[in-house]
Amino acid sequence: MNKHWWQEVVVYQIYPRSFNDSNGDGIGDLRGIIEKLDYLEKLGIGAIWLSPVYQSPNDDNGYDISDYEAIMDEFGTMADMDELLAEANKRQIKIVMDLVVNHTSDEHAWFVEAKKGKNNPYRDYYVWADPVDGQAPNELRSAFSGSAWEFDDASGQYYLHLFSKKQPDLNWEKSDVRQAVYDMMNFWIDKGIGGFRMDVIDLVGKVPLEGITGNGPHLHDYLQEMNQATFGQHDLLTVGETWGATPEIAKLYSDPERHELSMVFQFEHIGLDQQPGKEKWDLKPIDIAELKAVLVKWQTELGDEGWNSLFWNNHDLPRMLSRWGNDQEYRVASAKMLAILLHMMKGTPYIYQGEEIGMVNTPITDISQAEDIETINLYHERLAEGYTEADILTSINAKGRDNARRPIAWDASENGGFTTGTPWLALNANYQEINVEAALANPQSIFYTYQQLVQLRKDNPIMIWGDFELVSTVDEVFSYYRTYEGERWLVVTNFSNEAQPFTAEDEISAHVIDNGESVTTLKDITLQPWQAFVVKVN
Ligand code: TEU
Ligand code: CA
Repeated sequence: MNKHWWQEVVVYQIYPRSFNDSNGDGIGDLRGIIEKLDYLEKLGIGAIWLSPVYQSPNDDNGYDISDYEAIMDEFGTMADMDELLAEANKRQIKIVMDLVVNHTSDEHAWFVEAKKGKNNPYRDYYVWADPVDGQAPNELRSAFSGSAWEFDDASGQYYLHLFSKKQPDLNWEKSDVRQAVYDMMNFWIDKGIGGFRMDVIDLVGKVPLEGITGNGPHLHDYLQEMNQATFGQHDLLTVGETWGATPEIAKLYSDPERHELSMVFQFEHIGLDQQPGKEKWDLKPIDIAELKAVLVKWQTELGDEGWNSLFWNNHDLPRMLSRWGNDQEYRVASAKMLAILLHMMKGTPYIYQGEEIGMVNTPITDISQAEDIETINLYHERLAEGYTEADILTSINAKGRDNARRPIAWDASENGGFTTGTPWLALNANYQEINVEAALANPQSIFYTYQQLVQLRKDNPIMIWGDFELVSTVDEVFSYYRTYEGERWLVVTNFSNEAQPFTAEDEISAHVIDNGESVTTLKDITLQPWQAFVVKVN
């Protein structure tokens, strides 16, 4: 298996709206990112996954694109984008763009044309279907509540939208659609980008009238065609967002012999704190033994037929420090433990903006404080279904996407220095304690643990290429070896609020990293709550 740059770097995800506002309109923007490239260079990351910055009416905050080759006015200009690419490349930081091609905005020129009538040449760029008994064609539901079919009065047909009504699904069975997507991708590749994160790419093979959404029959034909027509000629990072992936399915996407993608985001671990067969809003406590089993499966079952991405957070997920860590009395220790546990595994690690300074969830007390369409639709749907408002807000505070989208605080000044205006979404009230300036000023901060992990990966091939081997422990202790060319590291973490026992026969030959005290022996020790350390054992 030949080696690629995207196996060796740590990727940092930026949600531009909430990263840094350079012009005082309360909305993060491209020039705001340029202003912070030195900070990201200090962190040591090798690539930025940039959430969508294309022209959009922002029904889903940029994941509803009305022009793939123009920059959203609020984020700046194409000249700003070109400058960001140039300035990032000067710092050996690649820019990975977000490719959102399962659907467009309903304000995209293609859909404006398609809605003009059944005979319009763009009509079957989208998925239309006649009513069945005067109703929607089938029971498919939108991820944002309600039916996945929207009735179009003018033509008497429904169109498909697996997300919001303003995000009509593209018809990937039409080769003109695929070619138009590839042409757009090559426009961005010619600009020197580092790759693509592919939004819900497992859905583009859908067969909606048969109720098939993810992993449809032609999905991999399309991806192999896309590879050949665009990035396959370049060494780019391509990561598919594939909610339904198992290791077997992941191999179909990322086995180098298949010439599809570099890797996928799998979400099996992310679904472990929801009641089986229900929605993410139907909560259940995380079981660390279950989490360990899932992560170990992904570490051991891809083999050489694929490559893992490693993440706890993104712009759709609640802050992991609040979700499965302890954001109260053990905020710093548990944040560092989560970082050490993840970054010592095999795969490409992703840091989501604010994770490196230990940002936590931001509870709301009233739905008026929410911004995200998924949350607002859920609130109204469940209210209508008879759920109590208190229960709905409990679910929203645990799983709502706004938790990840609260603006970054750069210092303790008003609005955390994120903006001189009014932030589009209020910051967490703790920004005077949790901000970048405070993190950089404190040698014991979470930031420096992330910086050290990123540097360790650059200096130690074992972190990238080493074999993974689980250590048998009590449920709440997650420990494993990494072994490479005779070198062997032992990772030990206590994923709990309680002291836990641990023992190993190995002798410590060197200390690599820890989140507090360094151990002097591995024999019959007691791990403090959230304690984490890595030692060389030969
Ligand atoms: O997310 C896909 C997706 O399914 C998520 O919306 C998920 O179902 C939900 O957030 C529960 O966690 C991608 C993007 O990451 C997301 O921001 C977009 O809203 C969505 O696709 C549509 O483009
Ligand atoms: Ca701005």
